[in-house]
Amino acid sequence: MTDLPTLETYLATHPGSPATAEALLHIGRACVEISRAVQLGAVGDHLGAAGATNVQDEEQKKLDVLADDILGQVLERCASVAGYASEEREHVELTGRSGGVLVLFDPLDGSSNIDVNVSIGTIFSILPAPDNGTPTTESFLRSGRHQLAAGYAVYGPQTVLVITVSAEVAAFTLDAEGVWRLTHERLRVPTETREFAINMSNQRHWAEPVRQYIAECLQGRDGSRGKDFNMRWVGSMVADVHRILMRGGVFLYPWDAREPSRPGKLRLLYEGAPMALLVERAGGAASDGQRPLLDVEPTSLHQRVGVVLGSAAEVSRLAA
Ligand code: P6P
Repeated sequence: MTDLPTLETYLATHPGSPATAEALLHIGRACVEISRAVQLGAVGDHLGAAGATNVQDEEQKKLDVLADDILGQVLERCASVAGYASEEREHVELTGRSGGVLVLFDPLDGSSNIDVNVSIGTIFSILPAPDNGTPTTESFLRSGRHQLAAGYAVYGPQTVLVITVSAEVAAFTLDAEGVWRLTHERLRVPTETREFAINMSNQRHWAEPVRQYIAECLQGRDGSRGKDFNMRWVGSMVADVHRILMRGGVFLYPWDAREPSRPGKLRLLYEGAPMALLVERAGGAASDGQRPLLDVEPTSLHQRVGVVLGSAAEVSRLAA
């Protein structure tokens, strides 16, 4: 199977600015390096706490810090990258260059799964850098519709890179030589599904429409849905979204009453928006619960957002 196209040949033949392509190649290389550290785990002394907390006031794992360092170093060396933002860093980082692109990322999503060998991943979003002058933090505060590209790497039984730079969503599987091989040219999310993903332990805190929607799923064929549903919840957004891109489903991390002033748990700029672009481009839908997630206007770098995404019929049912 070594005759499969590579990420380089795919990017060379698909529309997207040269700066976007170069940034994606660098991100791809960083994800290979992160994947190697993830696979070594305890053998590489990569597990456990880093002994610090991040800007989200979350305990950092060693791999969170390592993945963030790898991406930072790689992007500093990419001529097309004018700046980047990370879930692990309070402020944006400017490379001193202008033009090109801005990269936003969650270096390692699903940290609670690192030490127990469950799939985790890297999520990234690419925005245009301002044409004139160096970027400011405001340059990063763009709604998801402005993204030039988006994607993730999922570190699971296979290491798979999923990206969208044009109308399609493509997947690349890492081969034994560390080369990204095109294995899925055009991922599509089925409109209908029988599978939902939500953390049921928060049920008593949900808004009424979410409670009603999940109750109907649980009533199965005896209720208004007329069909039985299955449930999955990995605890790593990348793994749940990947399953939805591969076979359909709906993923929900909605607002809940635990912290009423918080719109949701997930981050808009480097979790919600990139995943929403991928799912919409694959024929699915993504909402913050009320409106398309890609239309949500950011006001701060690490702001949170409610997320409902996946099979279009389910997302519109819940939004209604
Ligand atoms: P909970 C991981 O920490 C994450 O940000 C997403 O990857 C995941 O979907 C969600 O949080 C899991 O949250 O509350 O179920 O642990």
